Amino acid sequence: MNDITPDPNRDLLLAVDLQYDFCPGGALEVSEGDRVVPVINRLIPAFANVGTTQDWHPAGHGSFASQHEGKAPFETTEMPYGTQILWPDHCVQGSRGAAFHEDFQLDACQFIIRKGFRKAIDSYSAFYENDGETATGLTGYLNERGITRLFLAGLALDFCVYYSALDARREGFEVVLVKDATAAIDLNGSKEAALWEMEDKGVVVTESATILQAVQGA
Ligand code: VGL
Ligand code: ZN
Repeated sequence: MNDITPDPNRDLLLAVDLQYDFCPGGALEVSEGDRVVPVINRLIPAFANVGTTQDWHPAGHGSFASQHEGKAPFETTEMPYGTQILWPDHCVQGSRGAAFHEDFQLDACQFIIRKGFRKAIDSYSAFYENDGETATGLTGYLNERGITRLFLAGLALDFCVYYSALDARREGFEVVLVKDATAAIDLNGSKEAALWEMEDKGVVVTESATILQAVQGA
């Protein structure tokens, strides 16, 4: 069995934030964000273990520029936990923008981790909120299921995927980034910086076709 072949006993595909607000026309649109949906759908049957995350903010969330007088989206502010990029209002709980893309095979997901639901703390990572210490519970969940390697896909490559990848490494998981199953916001070169940093931290970068070929050849 090839290294990259998903192992039903220990590998899990985590599809990050496949929500309308990160797709073209959405409040925080990622260019070609919807392109990744069919790529991820093709990968899903190769995995015995599949989960997803959902950015899930209350109205008036502290990461929204609209809550900070004189601030515009993509500027920064100082939060008690450090510097925070301010975003357009997005993924408000229950809104259409917070809903999963209708083509995404959500029914195949065994769990949904919601994040960013505390008004005063943003959360990019699927493991920890932006204060670096408030846990989502994902580490314990994966450990109890015997998962040791995560295949990461979804939106956005340079924010939620990136922070999830680094936290996963810190928590002792192996991480495979499925690059063509991601798309980036790319603020001031954040896409290339994220890719560089992930590889530096031991994230294996691959393409969906490589995984599908490995499965067929296995
Ligand atoms: C995300 C910025 C704010 C993401 C979520 O899913 O990458 N980025 N909230
Ligand atoms: Zn958000």
